[in-house]
Amino acid sequence: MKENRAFQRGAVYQIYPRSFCDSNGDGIGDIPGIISKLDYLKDLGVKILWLSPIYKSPLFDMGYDVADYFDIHPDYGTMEDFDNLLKEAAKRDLKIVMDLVVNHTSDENEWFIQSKDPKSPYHAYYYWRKGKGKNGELPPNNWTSQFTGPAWTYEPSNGMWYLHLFSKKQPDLDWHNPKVLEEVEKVINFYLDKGVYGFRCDVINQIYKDSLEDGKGHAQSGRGSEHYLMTEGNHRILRQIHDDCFAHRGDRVMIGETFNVDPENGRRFLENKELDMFFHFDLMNLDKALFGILTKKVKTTKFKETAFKWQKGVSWNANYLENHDQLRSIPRFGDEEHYWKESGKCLGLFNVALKGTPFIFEGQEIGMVNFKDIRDPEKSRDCVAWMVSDIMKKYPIPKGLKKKLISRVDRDHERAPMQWNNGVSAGFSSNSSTWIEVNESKSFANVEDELKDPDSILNFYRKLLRLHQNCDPLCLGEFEEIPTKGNLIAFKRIYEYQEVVVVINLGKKEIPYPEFAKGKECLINTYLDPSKEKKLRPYEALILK
Ligand code: TEU
Ligand code: CA
Repeated sequence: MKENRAFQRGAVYQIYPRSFCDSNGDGIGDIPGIISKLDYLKDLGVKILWLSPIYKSPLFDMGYDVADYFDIHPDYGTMEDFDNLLKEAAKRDLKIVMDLVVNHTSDENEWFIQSKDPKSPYHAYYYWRKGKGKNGELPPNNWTSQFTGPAWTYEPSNGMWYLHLFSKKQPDLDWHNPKVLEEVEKVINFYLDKGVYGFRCDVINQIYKDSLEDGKGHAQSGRGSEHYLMTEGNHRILRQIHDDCFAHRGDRVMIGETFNVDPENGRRFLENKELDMFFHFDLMNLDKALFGILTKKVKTTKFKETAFKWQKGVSWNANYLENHDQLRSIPRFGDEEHYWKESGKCLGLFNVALKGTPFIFEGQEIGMVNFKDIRDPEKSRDCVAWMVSDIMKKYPIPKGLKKKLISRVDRDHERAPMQWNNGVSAGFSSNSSTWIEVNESKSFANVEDELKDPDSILNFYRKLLRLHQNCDPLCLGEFEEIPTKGNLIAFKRIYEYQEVVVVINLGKKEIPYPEFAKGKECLINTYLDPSKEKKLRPYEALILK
């Protein structure tokens, strides 16, 4: 892949602004806090910072419910702070990517408030419909929200129902209305003109609904999706946005978050220049059972097969193992108890060595893990935990088990404050009380201590990211599988006449050192002491030339 785009050489670091760094002691992360850590991020070696939403919002879904796209939530600062962030980031050659949430808005967005009036021009911005049944007392169709329960809510003030694929505080925009595209393009241009590098587009392959016919799927979650996933209209809109907002600008990026996509249909996003890359959920779904409330062990062969399907299937991937919706990766795919450090580095190497742009979620680079204790849904800050807890009230499940199950879907785990040191509130805030409590793992997983330890996960990431951006085969090369068995993962990255070989033992048992890896120069190893080429140690991973 030639071209010359910043995302081809640079890793993306996802900042969850509420949990990254608190500058004023209110226990909530903010923009000046982010600015104070820009040098840390530059030294880490990432090039692009993606900020989860910082717009004005009632924060029901922590900002994925936007009340005003042109304003910053006061918890995070002001528009001036944001402009300052852009300036300070640019000084350090760091680019900023915003989160674009336009499948839905908040129900507290002025557009939605106005839209309740059938005579308002905003009425047609949303899906307002009469109910079924004699008196319109039933929802217009049988769709269910992806956050549990019906996808429609009745509004007494106008006697109509509105559609929401997520919570009832997140009404869906009606993309059949050309005014919606116009409004969203204004938002996009507003931030691009400010100098933002691009957008991560929230649930972007379901914005255009083909019809409002009843759906066939399971009632539990997302019934009706056959009418809105990957529609022609969706492709058309993304292409239009490209032509209107991006075609005349230089290097920019559009990253899609896409549900239920496969390489065959997803490829079209790239070929048609609708998106530059997109997130699939296939690796994230591997250990989930029963809508994510149960977990199962993932076999390395399955893990490898899934990742490789995408490596071969599309020209450019958005590679990630963590984000603000997913439990931390070490406990899921590594071994937190016995090989925390080794498996943290091993997963890092895997993610960065794949073809595509590597994404690192804040805290991943220091090996942050989930809370040990079972979380109380009453104390959770996450609407998913509340909604699942509500649903469970209907089932006769023992209380303790119920709590345990809800705790697994509670996104507070991965949203806990960033651990800068082992002091008060992990150095995240001067306040001992923070919006989500600090994780006890700050004692061993924190920036200050890891910077001092040459063998730490953090110092490994620093080496890894430097290697990545300076090594053409690693950032630009084609992918080629090397067939292996069991816990061994291996592949090549080939660029013109150069190639590197990636060798990974994703398990705790030693593996005989593979023949194809012998006699090569080692560019990086997850262990400090060099390999004797006899065996691969637990979770040992290397890049060879
Ligand atoms: O996520 C979509 C998505 O996949 C999640 O809703 C997922 O199903 C959920 O986290 C349960 O694990 C995006 C955002 O990343 C997420 O934070 C928002 O809540 C959601 O959209 C709605 O905007
Ligand atoms: Ca603050």
